[in-house]
Amino acid sequence: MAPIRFKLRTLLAAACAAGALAAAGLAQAQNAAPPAHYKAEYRLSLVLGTAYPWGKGGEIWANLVRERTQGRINIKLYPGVSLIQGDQTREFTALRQGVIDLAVGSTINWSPQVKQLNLFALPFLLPDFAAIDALTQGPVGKDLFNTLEKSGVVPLAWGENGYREISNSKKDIRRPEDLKGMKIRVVGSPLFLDIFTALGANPTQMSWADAQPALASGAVDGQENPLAVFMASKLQTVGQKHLTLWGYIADPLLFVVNKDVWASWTPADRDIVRQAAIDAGRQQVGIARKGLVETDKPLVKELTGLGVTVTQLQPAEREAFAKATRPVYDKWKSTIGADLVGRAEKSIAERKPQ
Ligand code: X2X
Repeated sequence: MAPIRFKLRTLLAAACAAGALAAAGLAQAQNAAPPAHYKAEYRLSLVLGTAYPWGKGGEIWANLVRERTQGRINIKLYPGVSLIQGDQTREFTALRQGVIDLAVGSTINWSPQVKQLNLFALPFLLPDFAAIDALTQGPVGKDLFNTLEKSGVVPLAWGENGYREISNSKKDIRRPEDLKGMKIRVVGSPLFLDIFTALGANPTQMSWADAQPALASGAVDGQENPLAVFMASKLQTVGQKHLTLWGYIADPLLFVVNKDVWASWTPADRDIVRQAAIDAGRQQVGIARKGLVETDKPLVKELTGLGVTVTQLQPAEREAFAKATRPVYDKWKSTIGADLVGRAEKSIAERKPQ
């Protein structure tokens, strides 16, 4: 009898082991399979696609989320703000309303709805990259996240479009007078109209989709965008031969999620999405600054090689532009909130050099 009992016990043990294995397998399957209410696809809005640092940030985020959730959260990119027919200043509203699930969006495009985001477009507030980081990675960044949360979206991380440099088809710009009468395409809030009007230019608001044909046809003379955008859009081929590095404003990006979508995810998945946004944001900022932080600025050299005349302003020349736009700064300081701007100025004054 003994051998049989032994066999029985072995069989029982084997059955238990198989059961445990099956249970583990089931748990794993459950882990991988999304809860029934998850969407098959989440829609991520972007102005610029993966040929640009901006779109690369979205791609990195989507890939990290897909990997780390084993496909439970599947994010698809919609560049060209195609979910809102290319009208980038409507992106924030669409995000709140759920037309868009996630976005990597620019502070400029959301500033018509969230006035505090105009902060980064205060002319000549930000002298260098360390100043941008002092804001986004410090108490001001936290404040802005609170504001965004109150406005109905879930902010997760910062990225960067970049310092916006001015280009045109007419002449080199060294002094505010050089901008006189020039038709400059701008986007965003009325702050941009105020800045260019103060400089004697003729600003006109239009989306990025409309800007490129307008430059090509000569309907406008110039535009302002980060060098990586100039490069990837080949703006030299639409007559933009004069480029001035004046760094008058910078344009951070925000990685955000629609509130209801966020609430629909499990806490573990929310942690994954948040950490993936932080990791993607960090990588994306590195990509956005590539070619500009090295001492010989290879990106500038490359543009010169393409036949673009690049004018680097000396500090005194830059100061002339800052002086001419100071009344705009002061006016918008109170619109944005004197407290917030004061805290930003303090963070910048105390920044650590990089
Ligand atoms: O429209 C622009 O200039 C762009 C692409 O930089 C933004 O979306 C802010």
